[in-house]
Amino acid sequence: MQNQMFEKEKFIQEIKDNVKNLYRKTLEEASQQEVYQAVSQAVKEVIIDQWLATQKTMEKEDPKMVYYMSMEFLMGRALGNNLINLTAYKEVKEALEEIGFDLNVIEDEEPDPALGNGGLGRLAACFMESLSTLGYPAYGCGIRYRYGLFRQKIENGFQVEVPDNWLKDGYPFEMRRPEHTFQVKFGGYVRSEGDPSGKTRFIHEGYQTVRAVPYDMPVVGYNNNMVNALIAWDAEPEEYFELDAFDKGDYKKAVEQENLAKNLVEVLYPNDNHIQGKELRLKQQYFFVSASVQRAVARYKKYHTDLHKLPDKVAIQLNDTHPTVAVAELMRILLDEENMEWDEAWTITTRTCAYTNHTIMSEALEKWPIEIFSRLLPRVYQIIEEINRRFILDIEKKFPGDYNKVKKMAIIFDGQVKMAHLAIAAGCSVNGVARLHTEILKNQELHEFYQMFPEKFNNKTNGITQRRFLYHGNPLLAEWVNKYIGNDWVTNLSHLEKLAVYADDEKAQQEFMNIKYQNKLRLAEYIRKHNGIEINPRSIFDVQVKRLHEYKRQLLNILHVMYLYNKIKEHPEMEFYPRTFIFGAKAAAGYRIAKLTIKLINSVADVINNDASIGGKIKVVFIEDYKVSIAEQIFAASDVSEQISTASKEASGTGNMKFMLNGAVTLGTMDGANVEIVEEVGEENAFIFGMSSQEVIDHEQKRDYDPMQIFNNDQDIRQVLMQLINGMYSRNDPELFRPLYNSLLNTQDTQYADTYFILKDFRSYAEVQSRVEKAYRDEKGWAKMAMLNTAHSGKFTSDRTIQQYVDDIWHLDKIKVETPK
Ligand code: NBX
Repeated sequence: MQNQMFEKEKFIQEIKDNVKNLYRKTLEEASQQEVYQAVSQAVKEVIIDQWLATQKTMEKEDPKMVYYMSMEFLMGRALGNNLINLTAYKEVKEALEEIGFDLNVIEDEEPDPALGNGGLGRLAACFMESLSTLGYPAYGCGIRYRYGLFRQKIENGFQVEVPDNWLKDGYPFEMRRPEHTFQVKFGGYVRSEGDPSGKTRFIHEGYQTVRAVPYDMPVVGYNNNMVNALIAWDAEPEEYFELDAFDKGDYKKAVEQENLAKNLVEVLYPNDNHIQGKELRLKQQYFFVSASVQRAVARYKKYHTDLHKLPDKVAIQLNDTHPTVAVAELMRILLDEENMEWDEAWTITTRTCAYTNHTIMSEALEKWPIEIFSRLLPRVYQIIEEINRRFILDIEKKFPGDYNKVKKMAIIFDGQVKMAHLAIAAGCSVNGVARLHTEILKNQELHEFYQMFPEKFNNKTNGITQRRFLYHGNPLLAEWVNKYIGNDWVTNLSHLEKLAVYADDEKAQQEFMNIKYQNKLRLAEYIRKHNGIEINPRSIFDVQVKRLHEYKRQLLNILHVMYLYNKIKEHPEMEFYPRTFIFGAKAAAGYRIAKLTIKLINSVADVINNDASIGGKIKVVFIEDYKVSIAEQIFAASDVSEQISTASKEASGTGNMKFMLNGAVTLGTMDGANVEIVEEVGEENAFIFGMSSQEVIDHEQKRDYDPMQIFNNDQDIRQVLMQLINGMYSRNDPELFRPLYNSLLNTQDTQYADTYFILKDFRSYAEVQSRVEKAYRDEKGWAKMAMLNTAHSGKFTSDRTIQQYVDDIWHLDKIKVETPK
């Protein structure tokens, strides 16, 4: 072991000591879970030294820092990635081998902290990792949900949600920090009174309180001693004896506060790109935002006296509108607690806050009924009213006489508080997450705001961290890359470009495809173990893994599988390259059509996988409980990356980038970041199909699309659709899939039929799929294409994205942390 931090003998001894102290056991008696805990504690000790060193450096240098506020952080497992970033993975693996343990097996003992739904939460995790790796001081601010995203079980083909009790064995990579506790107030009423200077003061009374207690999780940078913190807020009830004198002896109130605290952080809402408008959700938002803003201000005041200069030291980034109440909370603190005038407070707030938009789906736009908002947060609501009043004056100044603009842009309108409008009015920056998405924001969804504040709008194309999605997830490919071009790519992904010169080299091609094959074996073994399905590792692995949503069009994919199956049955002699269609997706618990799509995929799998007459040409696999840890293995094993959203609907996508990095070829629409992926890799190295976003938007505006016409004129499509309702895939209940059929053809359930243009894009999809097959038969051609995808993926590192946020929005100071002694 050359690594100074992990001297082998000492490290082994520490594991033994930890097992003894934690469990009163010897190593031989310890379970794998107990060994995981012991190893993690030992790793945490090293991290804490660096964490302390980071703190010291920050105190000394007083850099500007960002508070990245997000309802979701989908961190994934920590142990493996911490070891990689401490550059100790290999050493620790060897040390464990010496005492008879396999690091991979130990890693599997860690639950995935699933404190997020999908793309938005995983992006926050990648950003935190890049911030640490680049040496930028940052706090992630979020909620320590007792239950993360549900675990998915598939029973009889249906999704069943099981609670995710991720804390049950204790989570070793967190630290309770009660010294940073803050009070958060809900409900009550506001009273105003004039103070001696003649100023009106607003006094909040009759509220309930909870205590926000932070748990810090370390975010380790790659090989630079830097450790930032993710602050995950837990809620605890106010101690009975700490109740206001006024409330002493109020037993009912004490019980209410206890329940409030318990419910607040109980569970993550399992919707992706969809808002339910539940009161508890607004409570969650204000809870973690208030605590985080209070902490930011308190930290600033520890080192500085003049709050007017807050924006020189603090940036607050709002990860979508979910934490937008932060702007009103900051105003409240500056006005009520710091006694500032409105204009001073407003200048500080608008210079500090910035907003990222992640979707144009209308059902994801956050609006809160005034009734709920004003009852729950009376003082904050008052402040938003005043922001709104002033903003409307500005709108009228900008667009004189145009009342329509006020209607469209007001923050409070029609009995609702519109969080996106608040975020845009009160922030210095509005960004989309891919070039196309930002253009759509500017030209369509937020056009009026763009007219009013063109200088605020900017694009930040998403990225992913290569430390997790190549180095950790695909160690064979990482080694191979090192062999050819060295390991600079770990912190500078554009170096992958140097692989391009090997794209025609037959030896390199063979090695590359052999690694892909090894990874396919690894995944096939996982699928055999978890699904009981044998798949052919020589087949094309054609993969769609992401949240289940109609706009992502998993339905298009499975309808196409049904179509292929029909073709093979009709023409058994036809040439067909064996294909394994792999799906993984969770559906929001209340999303009926999404859940039924999961059932359809499983039913189609059942029929096709058990039809011996097709000789295993097609296999369909639904991977249960898709999550970050299995995702890493899936990307590594994929040949084809399905990115088939209705153009204009997927803001960016980030899975698309993870596939590309691992040498899978994109089969997709010109949507989100696919556009930029194609730009980087070249059209000849991707498979693009379907309508453009402009065509989709035009049809939506003209309302001239009629799927029935396609149904009537295309026999193959009609055949597939009829199979949804003739019992072919639901023998005992032929009506089971009727709602899917209806969603494509009838206007009964939805306002329009086939809202996502599945039938419209079907032929073009089938055509490009057959080109994929042809291309795969050309072994060298495919190897070249796959390798070029890896080679040209450099742009999509989150290191690049974060650098752009720093340059254009946050203006942070980099720090350098010396190695702790
Ligand atoms: O954010 C996703 C977009 O759909 C992706 O295109 C994009 O790549 C990703 C990162 O920018 N949005 C997303 O994941 N949204 C949510 O998860 C979400 C969760 C809760 C909610 C609304 C949206 N209430």
